[in-house]
Amino acid sequence: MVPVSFFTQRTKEDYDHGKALALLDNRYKDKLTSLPKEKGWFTENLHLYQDFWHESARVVSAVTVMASQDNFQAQPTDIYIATLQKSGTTWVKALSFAIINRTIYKTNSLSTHPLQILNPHRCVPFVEIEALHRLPTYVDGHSPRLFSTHMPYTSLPKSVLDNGCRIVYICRNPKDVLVSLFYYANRLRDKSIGQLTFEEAFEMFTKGVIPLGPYWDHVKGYYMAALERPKEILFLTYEDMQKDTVNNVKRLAEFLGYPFSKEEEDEGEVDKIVKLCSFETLKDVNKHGVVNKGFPNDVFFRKGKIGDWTNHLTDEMSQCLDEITKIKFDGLDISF
Ligand code: PAP
Repeated sequence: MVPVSFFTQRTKEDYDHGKALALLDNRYKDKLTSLPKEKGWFTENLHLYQDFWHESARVVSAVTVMASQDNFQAQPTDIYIATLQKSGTTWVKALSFAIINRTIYKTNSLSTHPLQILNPHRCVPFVEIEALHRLPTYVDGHSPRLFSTHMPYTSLPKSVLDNGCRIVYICRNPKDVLVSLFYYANRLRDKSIGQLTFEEAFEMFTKGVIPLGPYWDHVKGYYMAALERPKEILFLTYEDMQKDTVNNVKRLAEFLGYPFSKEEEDEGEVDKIVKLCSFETLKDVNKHGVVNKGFPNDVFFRKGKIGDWTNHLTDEMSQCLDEITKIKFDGLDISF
């Protein structure tokens, strides 16, 4: 069992990735400067790498993707939670962590469950951040190793695909992703580049210029892969998860290889996990503190609802996104 203290003990390096990032920036400087650039959402620029836009000088960025591709070694038992930002990452991380570790933490009272103390992002590390770590993280002594990633399917480290690792992908209505990303970016943007207006954000989103975008290509990459490799890739939507959380959590547990027994269901184990990972519970746990330097815990919990876009998009904006989505997702069975 991984003791809870393992999650809570912090080292300076663990908290501040600045030095490790600077080393990577230096290592990949030539590659980075040769890439096409656009205005960034969090930092000055986005860089087009392998057909997708990536931030610079951030933990999930062009250089950490490059470093992961060069160095990350997957194991066949690994499980990856893949998402485009703001699509349900934090929720699925919490759920997957709680499902996989439910026997380990079962005997403990809820207050000592890691998710009652820590942000899900501290419990499930990003592959991209592994590129910055020189110290062991909990996943090193744990099987299966549970990771998350924002990388597009086509950019995943080769060993993830070669090893047939399981991947859970969650996508969300692009209009809600846009709104969520807009607020998130304005909270975390470098002060030097000022705030984004919603109109600017909309414009960039429609052009596909968002971190890890274009949105449609990211989703389509995993959707097509899930069709080809259904045993290895589970494709979920935020909206389905919201509308029928219990059944989707059971589906997730089965896919992860940790199905709920009839006995567990009768004992309310599914409901307990749903509650532990609910927006309300997690928001409350994460009112204070930080995940890493510059990432307050509470920034991952805004409204947690379907359809907040109706409060932000004009009819014209909404129609524009509908049209792009119709064209890009033509022939795909994705509905929000
Ligand atoms: P990330 O990719 O940066 O980690 P991610 O977790 O994918 O972000 O998305 C955050 C969104 O999920 C927020 O949506 P909102 O801005 O529309 O409110 C956040 O509120 C929502 N969210 C976080 N945790 C949960 C949860 N447990 N249940 C439902 N929604 C959640």
